[in-house]
This record gives sequence, C-alpha cells and structure tokens, in this order.
Amino acid sequence: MLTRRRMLTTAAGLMALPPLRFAHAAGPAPIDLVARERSLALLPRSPARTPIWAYADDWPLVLRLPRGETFRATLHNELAEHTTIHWHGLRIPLAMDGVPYMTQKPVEPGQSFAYEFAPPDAGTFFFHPHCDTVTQLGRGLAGALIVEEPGERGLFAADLVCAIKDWQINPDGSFGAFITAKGASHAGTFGNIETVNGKPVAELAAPPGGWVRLRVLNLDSSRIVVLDLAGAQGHIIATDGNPTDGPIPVKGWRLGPAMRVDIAFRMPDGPVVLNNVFSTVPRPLARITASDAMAADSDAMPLLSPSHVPPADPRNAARLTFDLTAGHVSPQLEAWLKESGLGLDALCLPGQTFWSINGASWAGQSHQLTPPPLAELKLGQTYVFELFNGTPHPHPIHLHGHTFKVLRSTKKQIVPHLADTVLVAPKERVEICFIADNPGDWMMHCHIIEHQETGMMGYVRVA
Ligand SMILES: [Cu+2]
Repeated sequence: MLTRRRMLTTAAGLMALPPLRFAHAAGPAPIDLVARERSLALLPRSPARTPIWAYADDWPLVLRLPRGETFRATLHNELAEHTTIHWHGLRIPLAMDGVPYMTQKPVEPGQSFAYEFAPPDAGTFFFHPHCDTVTQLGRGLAGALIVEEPGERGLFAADLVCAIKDWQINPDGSFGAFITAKGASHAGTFGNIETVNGKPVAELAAPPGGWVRLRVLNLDSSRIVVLDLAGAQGHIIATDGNPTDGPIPVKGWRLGPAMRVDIAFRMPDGPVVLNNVFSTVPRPLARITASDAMAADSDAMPLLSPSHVPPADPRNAARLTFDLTAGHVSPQLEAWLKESGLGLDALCLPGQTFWSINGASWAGQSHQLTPPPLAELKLGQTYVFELFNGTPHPHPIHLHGHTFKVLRSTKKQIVPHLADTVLVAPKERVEICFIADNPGDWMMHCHIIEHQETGMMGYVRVA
C-alpha cells in the first residue's frame, strides 16, 4: 500500500495562523497513567521476566499529542512509594512540572494527581518521575511524549521511535543495584543489559523512497551514546525536540541521558543502521529495513515548522556562571535541614553527597521553607549561563521550564541549537542562552541520575 501524501507546511503559512487559544482548545481525550509493577522479558535467551515499573502495559509507552491543545493525564500511584511525573522539556506552568515538594505534593501510594497543560512546542519529549528517580526510572518508569504540529502528521513516510534504556538485571530477571557509591561518585552505574525499545536492537521498517523521521531518545540514567547512521545519509533536524536551523550531520553527535535528536533520511532499498560509535567497534542501536510499501517522496527533505521558542539575543543577556564540581552538602544546608526538622529526604537526596553546583550555593539562608535558589532571575530578562565542568566526568545538565540555545563551547565547534539538556565535558565551558519567561522555581540538575541524587541539583527562581 502506498503511504499517505505529505502536507507541505511552509514557514510563512504557519506564521499567518492566529495565536492558539490554549485555554479553550478541546484537546485529546483524557488518559490514565497507572504507575505499577509490570513484567517485561529483557534477558536474551532466557524465559526470566523482569518486574519493571511502568505507566502502561506497553514499554516503551509512546504518547502522541497535538501541540497547543489541552492534554489531561491522571497519574494513579499503585507503587509502594510516592511519585510524580515530570514532563521533560515542556515549557509548561510550574504547577504541572512534577517536582515533589517544590511544585506539588508527592503523590502517595493509592493517590492520584491530574496533570493538565497545553504543550507549547512540537517535538520529541519524554516524561519520568522526579524523586527516587534512580530506582523509579531505573525500573523503567518513563514514556516518550511526541508533540505534533497540527497539520504535520504524514510529513514523513515513516515516523519511528528509538528509546535507549539499559537495565541492571540479575540472571534470574530481578533487578540489581540502581545506585552504587562507585557509580554515583564516577560516571554512573551502567546497565548490564543494553536495550532500544526494550530489545537488544530496535527492529524497524520504512518504505523505500520515503523520508524517514527517526526520533532517538536517551532514557538511560547513565549512558552516553555517540551516533552514526550507516546505509543512508542522515541529518539531525531537531535537538531535544526543537527544529534545527538547518540539517546537522549525525556522525559523532553525543547523546547524553535525557537528550533527544530527530534524524531524517531517505529510505533506500537496503537496510539503514543507527550505530553507537562510543567505543571503537560500532554497536547497532536500531536497524531499519525496507517495508513492502513504496513511497514516492521528492528529493527535498521535508521541513519542520519553525520553533515557537522565543529567540533570545545574547547581546542583551545578563551572565551567570555555574561551576559543576565534586563536593558535599554545605554545612549551611545541613544546618537548615536540621533546623527545619527535615532530613535529606525532603530534597529527594540520599544520604551520600558527591557533587555540587557552585559549591556552597545551597548555603546562606536557614529559615525558609525551601532551600535558597542557585540564582534569582528577573522575569522577562535574557540570560547567558556559563556552565563549567570542573570534574573528570561529563554531565548532561537539564534546566526545567525553559528551552535554551546552546551557543558555544571552549572545547569544540558547536552548531548553535535549541535544547533543554546540554552535555558538558570535563574542563569544558558551555554557554547557553534563554529568556527567563516562565515564572517559578525551576530545577537545574545533572541527568546522570546518580549525580542528580548525590548533589548535582539546584534550582533557579524566575520572578
Ligand atoms: Cu553529572
């Protein structure tokens, strides 16, 4: 069967549309996300199943939503510990950001919480918990969230998802340790079973002659992959969901935990393989074979609609520096926690602390209900954050509630691109720029979850 025909959406055509009225859009039918234990066969050549935690029976769960229309999802917590859902990369109001204690009460076992928001940007996103993340995400509690630009469905002959996630599994199928002192204090604890879409290699199909959109999501807590596409010429057309100004070559693109890229390529007759070339021997992540269907797409690569993220001009920016270093909970923070009658639990941090942002940045005030922010930002002001990595390990740094432009690095040539998570290499300084246009207290943290949970986390206040 011939695939659907493409609807061409020009930039000019979209600009002419009236602004979307989010509050009145009907939106898709409400959904239920039931967080509970389910079982998945993950061990190759073994009947043993693994007691994963998931929001639905499918793993990975892939939700597709229209941009700008109200989305409603009720989280039902059927786990034995509290949880929330953070919608990673979505520029939505603080109350929907899903950070327990900071933006909402934890959703206790047996309780529910209704999330409702209109996603302002189209692209490839995901969602996951934000407390005891090392266990909850480690057990698989996450889903891919595809936000579609109205009218863009069918722009590509095939729209495919590759969700990378490794697992630490014992030979009987049970889980191994999610956090280790060695992993947390180094590059993270790596899974012993590597999967894409829950399989050793994702097996996908696309019609020859058609343009393919391959959405690659790194849902792993620790692993960095370096991408290369074999069998077709691949172009990165979106970074963390956001359309790029022009195509970027795939070869050598580093995808840290929580990062995403959309890759476009024209499907040939033969197979196309997405490889991880982190080590010397390429390891296949996904294999796309030609389907029986044919597509007669034109030579011109489909163009994504332009980003809705307001452009930030670094010339007008206030500058702030954030040093990522090894460190401990500051004595002031410990004193504050003691005075408040709280333990480290209240920050969702386990007892051990190896990392910090700006060293003593949690310090200072001791009588507030929340610890002090890393920085106070003026609503509407443009900022350049200089992120410096003073540790021997790379850190993918994620800022909530905003999408930033990665401007430059002291270590390598960067094609400026939009992102919500940026990988900062050892000794590297990276500059990111954005308009602080979303009021609230927004988390900023490393997405190597063991680093996040052992200190490399803070927040900025936008007011
Ligand atoms: Cu880190």
